[in-house]
Amino acid sequence: MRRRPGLVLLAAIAALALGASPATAAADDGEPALGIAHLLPNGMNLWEVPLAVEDPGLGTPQLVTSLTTGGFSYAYSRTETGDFGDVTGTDDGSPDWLVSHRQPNGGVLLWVVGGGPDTTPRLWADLRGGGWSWDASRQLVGDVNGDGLDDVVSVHRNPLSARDVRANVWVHLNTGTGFAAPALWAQLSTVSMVRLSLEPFSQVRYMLGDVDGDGRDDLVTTDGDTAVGWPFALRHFVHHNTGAGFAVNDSFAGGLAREGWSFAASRELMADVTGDGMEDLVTVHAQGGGGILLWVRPGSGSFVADTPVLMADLRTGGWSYASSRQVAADVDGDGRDDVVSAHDQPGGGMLLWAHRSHENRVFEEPVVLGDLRGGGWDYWSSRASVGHRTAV
Ligand SMILES: [Ca+2]
Ligand SMILES: [Ca+2]
Ligand SMILES: [Ca+2]
Ligand SMILES: [Ca+2]
Repeated sequence: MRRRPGLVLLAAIAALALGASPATAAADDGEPALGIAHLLPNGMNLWEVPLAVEDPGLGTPQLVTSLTTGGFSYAYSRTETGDFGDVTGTDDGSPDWLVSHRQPNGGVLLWVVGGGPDTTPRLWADLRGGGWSWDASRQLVGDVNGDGLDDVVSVHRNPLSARDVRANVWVHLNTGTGFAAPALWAQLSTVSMVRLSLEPFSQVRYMLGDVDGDGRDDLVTTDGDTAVGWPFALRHFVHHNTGAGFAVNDSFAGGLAREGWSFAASRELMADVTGDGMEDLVTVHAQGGGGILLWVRPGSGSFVADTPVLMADLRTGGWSYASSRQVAADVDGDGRDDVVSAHDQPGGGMLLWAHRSHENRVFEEPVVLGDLRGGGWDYWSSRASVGHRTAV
């Protein structure tokens, strides 16, 4: 990890509560499924595609529900799968959904769709007042208090001035029957070389992942600054979960522009590909010919490794950075997360590929897990995340 050279540390690092909480089992031990939200003219369909190679239903989409009444809109909602518990009283442990839905006044409603026979959305948080803005926020799903139930984290843009734009990080804890009133866990200011702070979302990306393996998700931010003379094209900060906040951190892992790293030409996901209980940072890196390199910075307990490991070279074989997206799922149940790619196909629809992580820190040759060509599937009118089947 690197210390930020030449910059004054703006905030003291909050006391880390590492070790204060016993390690808890990861909430995502169950069989993974890809949750796909697909555009409809009058709403959206929610689909579930089993990803476990031992599941007889592997790769076969199952319709969870059609959200065609109640004003649900694909364009004005964000969807994530997760485990929110026994949402309906008849939950069968299959993955649940969060639907973050923009309201006419610009605010947000957080709806949860439970697993099992009752797929009627439940309203778990009403954020139509209090200054909440759907456009100015993003919702992340993860377990931040280690109780095994997923919570929601909202990152909300907070402009103090034209040059100083903070990101307020709010936690909506899962009470089992709803989301508790949001609690402010951090106010982040991502220092830029050319202005006071970088712009959330367009210049800073946010992810949840348990980097230190204590069972509570930490917040990982990625940014890219482009000032003349500033060498780092990509920086990753880990903000440790203290139990009541995400600690400010002045150390980062990063990539140099002269080594080809680029904020705009890469995306990240958190996955424990090494299987040690600490989530690693996977970078999907666009290459000149349109293909992809997959890099991994292993989680090290307190941070992610400064030097990435090249785990897959997908510069040939028809791989396209622009026409694919990647998620993490342990498809073979060996305790190491694998990467799953959804890839647009020329005739319409998409293929689902698994990049299985090997103990030697390489991804094996990709294999097809699911064929979603035909049947009205459209890569560009859908989005996906991974949920897990859990015991109820
Ligand atoms: Ca929780
Ligand atoms: Ca943690
Ligand atoms: Ca790991
Ligand atoms: Ca695996």
